[in-house]
Amino acid sequence: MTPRNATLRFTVAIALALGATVAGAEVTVADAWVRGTVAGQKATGAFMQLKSSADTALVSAASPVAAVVEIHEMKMDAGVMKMSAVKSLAVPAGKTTELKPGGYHVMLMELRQPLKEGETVPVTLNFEDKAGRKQSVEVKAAVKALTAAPPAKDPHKH
Ligand SMILES: [Cu+2]
Repeated sequence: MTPRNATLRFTVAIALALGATVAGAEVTVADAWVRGTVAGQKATGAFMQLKSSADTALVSAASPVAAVVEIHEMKMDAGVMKMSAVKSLAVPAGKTTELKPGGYHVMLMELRQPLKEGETVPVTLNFEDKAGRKQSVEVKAAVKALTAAPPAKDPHKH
């Protein structure tokens, strides 16, 4: 590596570091909730409404109650509800992007504890726009009873 290359690399590293701290879209999260679990249940869904002042995307999420957290979409496929992980969920500017039962959701897997109604679960949502600007939002999702929405036929078995 020549010295010139080294300088270039250094410049790129600084640009990346700056990019990570520049405020991108302003994302707000409303009505965050998590479906409560029963004994032995290892996975559940988190639901919420996302709104952003500029185009961005939900790219990952994390929670202390779950070892694995993914962004999932649920849809009918030949009459069967199927869930699959998606790399990101677009959050267009000014529109409400809804995560709800039967649609997109944040999947909490390998749960470390049962989630009971009345508790709150911290969930960190990580957003990144097309320019690579990142933003993280932490929400406290309320745990609602398992019956908060009609349960699909064991939708969380992967
Ligand atoms: Cu799921």
